[in-house]
Amino acid sequence: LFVENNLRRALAQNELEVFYQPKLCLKSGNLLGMEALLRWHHPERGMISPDQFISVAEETGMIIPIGKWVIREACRMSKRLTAAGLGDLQVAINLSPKQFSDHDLVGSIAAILHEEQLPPERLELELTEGLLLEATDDTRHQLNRLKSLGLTLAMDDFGTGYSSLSYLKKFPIDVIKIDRSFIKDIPDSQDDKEITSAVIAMAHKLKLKVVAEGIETAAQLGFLRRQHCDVGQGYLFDKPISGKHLFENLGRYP
Ligand code: G
Ligand code: G
Ligand code: MN
Ligand code: NA
Repeated sequence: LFVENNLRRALAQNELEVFYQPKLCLKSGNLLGMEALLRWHHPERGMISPDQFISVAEETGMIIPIGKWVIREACRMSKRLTAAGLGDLQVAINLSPKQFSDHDLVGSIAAILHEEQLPPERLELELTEGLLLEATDDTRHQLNRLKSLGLTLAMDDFGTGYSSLSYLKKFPIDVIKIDRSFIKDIPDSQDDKEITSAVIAMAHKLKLKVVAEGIETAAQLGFLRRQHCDVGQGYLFDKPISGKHLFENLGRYP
């Protein structure tokens, strides 16, 4: 209850902030877009990471209003970047399974896109394996509607969960994000190199785009480029940073 009230206050009093982490085309090095990652500036405890409050937000239902706020913020940032001459960058947001229990989820996403005048193609949704594994007909219906609207659907943290591959056929997924646990020991781990190159080849056969997360070294980048991984994200390029900081760093990307 203590944290729930705090989260309510955090949203009302602007203690939440969306950070952004760039995503780059591994072939050209171009900036393609960014992932929105929530931060909480607690007045006494300082910066709190989402790992410490997303689960409470899910249990209390606060994830629903907070999630809508994140989507709106991310859409605004994407538009500001276009206005600054950066082209049609795509912004990705994380959705937890709990947000799909909101029967108004699809309607509210459509409404935000309309109000913010952002084309649906500019918004990507990062989904968890848990969502797809426990999906009801209702969830499947919501995902199909989001896909029909023109949004991109990405499978986040690929390979860490139950790794049932059947959901790649059952749901309209466009993108796989290879979890950073497979990237971190490249190039030393032969196993991780084999797994990563096999996942990339499989994804491409299924006409899915592949994002590698957690790229920290030039050796990892080199390996992923040789495997024709499409998109990269990680500390090598940038950490998740504030919107202001993102604007300052834009000169670093072609
Ligand atoms: O930002 P960080 O790198 O610490 O993120 C930690 C975790 O919190 C990640 O699993 C990420 O997907 C999740 N997360 C970050 N922002 C959001 C958000 O806005 N909504 C949801 N549902 N999860 C988020
Ligand atoms: O679960 P999800 O993929 O949404 O979470 C992204 C998380 O990964 C965030 O907590 C983000 O801060 C973290 N992250 C992003 N890039 C890197 C990286 O290069 N190395 C490490 N260790 N973490 C990263
Ligand atoms: Mn993510
Ligand atoms: Na991830």
